[in-house]
Amino acid sequence: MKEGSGIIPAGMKEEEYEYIREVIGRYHKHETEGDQCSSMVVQRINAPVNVVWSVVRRFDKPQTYKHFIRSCAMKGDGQVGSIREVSVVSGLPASTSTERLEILDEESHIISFSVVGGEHRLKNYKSVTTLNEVVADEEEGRRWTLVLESYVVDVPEGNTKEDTCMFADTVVRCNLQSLAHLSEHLSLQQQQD
Ligand code: A8S
Repeated sequence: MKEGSGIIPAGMKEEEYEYIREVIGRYHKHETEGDQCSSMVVQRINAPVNVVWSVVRRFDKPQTYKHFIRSCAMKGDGQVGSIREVSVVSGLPASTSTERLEILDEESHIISFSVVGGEHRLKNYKSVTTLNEVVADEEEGRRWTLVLESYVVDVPEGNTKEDTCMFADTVVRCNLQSLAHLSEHLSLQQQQD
């Protein structure tokens, strides 16, 4: 695949691209049942992976970058199996969501949660987010992060797969754009400190 075509942005080396393809194949391919849909959102962030990870890893504080979330109450110690109760801002076809932490891999920068309850229409939503560092060019050592977030979710009664993915993609894309802004701000701050 020529560089820059498809979802992988230009400026990646062949071996980085191969690595991303391996990550997609390993973490972002979801088996879907007949009444489910699945999708993946890609976001480039001009900040080192450790800065982005410091935000994404906080299962207890999703509202730092997920602005559809009004509040989050955490039960459990923050490790895999922990449950959070999320309340959602008004105006959405949802009010609360109960979510379980499925994966928190501090070395590979992977986090995954599943929706196990709540008042909303995205039943059995499960997402996997992987952070992948790309070194732009050796001498400058400029590092940026490619975030891949995929999910699988039940298609609600009366909805189509396309509409369901359109809605969930929009939420995820907003979340990742907000994550990019926050991470780039934090990265600039750290450079000044
Ligand atoms: C995330 C991703 C999603 C969250 C969705 C898709 C949700 O929190 C909102 C509206 C809903 O209708 C479903 O990473 C639910 O949070 C904003 C309550 C789960």
